[in-house]
Amino acid sequence: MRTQVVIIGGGPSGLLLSQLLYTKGIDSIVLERQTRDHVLGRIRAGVLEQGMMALMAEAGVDARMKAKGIAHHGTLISYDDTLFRIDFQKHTGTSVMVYGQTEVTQDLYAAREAHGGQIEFEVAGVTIHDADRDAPYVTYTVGGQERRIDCDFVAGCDGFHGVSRNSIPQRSRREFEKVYPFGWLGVLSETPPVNDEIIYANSERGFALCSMRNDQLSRYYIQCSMADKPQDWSDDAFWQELKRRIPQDQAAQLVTGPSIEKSIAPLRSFVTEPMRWGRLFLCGDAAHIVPPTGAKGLNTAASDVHYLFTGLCQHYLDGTDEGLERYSEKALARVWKAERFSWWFSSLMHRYPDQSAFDLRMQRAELEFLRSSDAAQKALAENYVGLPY
Ligand code: RFL
Ligand code: PHB
Repeated sequence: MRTQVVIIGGGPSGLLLSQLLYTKGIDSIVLERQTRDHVLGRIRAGVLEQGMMALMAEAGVDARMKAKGIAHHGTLISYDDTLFRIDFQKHTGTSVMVYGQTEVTQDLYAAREAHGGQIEFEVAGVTIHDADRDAPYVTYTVGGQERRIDCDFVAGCDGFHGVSRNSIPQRSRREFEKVYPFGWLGVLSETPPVNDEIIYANSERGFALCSMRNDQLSRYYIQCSMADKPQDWSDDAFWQELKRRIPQDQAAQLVTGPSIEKSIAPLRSFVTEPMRWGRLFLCGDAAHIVPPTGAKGLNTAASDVHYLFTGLCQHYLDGTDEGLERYSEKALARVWKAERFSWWFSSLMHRYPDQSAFDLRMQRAELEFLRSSDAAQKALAENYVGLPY
């Protein structure tokens, strides 16, 4: 088999890239390790920046997002019983959209399938060959059969645990990592959200987040120990703990119900440099991870897709390789800013096991500064709605 671009990973990065390339007549084949149902069943991100929305529109998959997504013009931050609002509209003139990654992925799959896109599910043993030469190829097995695809380029969109990053020799890359000493326990429930806007809560019992998918579907998270297991937390224990971590007036109006999903996610900051090795380009979680405070993961994956798509269009349609040559530099410049914001916002909102009394006073002072300073609020708003591409 032969195609122009082999895309490893059928998550949002891989699918979005494949669909965008299709709109320009550039062929790709997507290789996905999991089943279609598994990929479409994952509950992850919830907040889209303007840049991601624009890419969905460019890919021609924004109809449902426009109809069902909810524009958020601000967000709420609390510490103990103090609640204040950051007004995105006032500070940046723009907003974000609450629309689940699960929906984004569904829209992308629907579009790829409607246009005859080639996606191979349940592939195993994906191996990238000769990415540092002129004629790369990818081998894998599916249904017990060995396959080979020759291509011009390989896009490594296979997430943090994929094979693409590790296909780059260790001497040619450098990794930067911070692992946080806690996780997020997330619950999805068919209940109306506690507030119209997302609440990020710092409390002495740890961080909590009140988010939503629509007016009948809520998504809540609490900071937990990485030693915890989701089954250790009954629904009742979860709701009790959440109520203790958000302002009393919010807790009083919280509608609880059975969880329809419960999982624990680790928190990590990670970047690999460079994001390109010869004809292999890393995109999204394959190259970098942010802690979810600030909702930057999917959105940063989207900015990578934008730079790579632009570079591939220039290569195939304009005959210039400048965009591909500068892909890693451009993507990383934006990645590091998202890393900084996510690290800063995580540090501000969580309790750390080794925090001293002084550290806690610093956190409190910074929250009070954020509550009272227009300049600090503007800086948060600018990062939250997404820095320009
Ligand atoms: P994905 O989604 O991990 O997709 C990678 C795909 O590659 C497949 N794969 C392979 N396929 C073939 N061969 C192999 N060897 C393979 N190895 C892996 C996998 O099966 C998978 O289908 O990476 P991608 O596409 O880069 O997308 C990244 C986003 O999924 C991620 O950044 C976000 O979900 C992060 N995130 C959030 N991001 C936001 O922008 N806003 C949010 O509100 C937000 N909330 C979150 C989040 C992530 C969370 N978790 C679970 C870590 C909330 C949580 C709790
Ligand atoms: C979510 O709705 O899942 C969500 C929202 C905001 C975040 C992280 C996750 O910062």
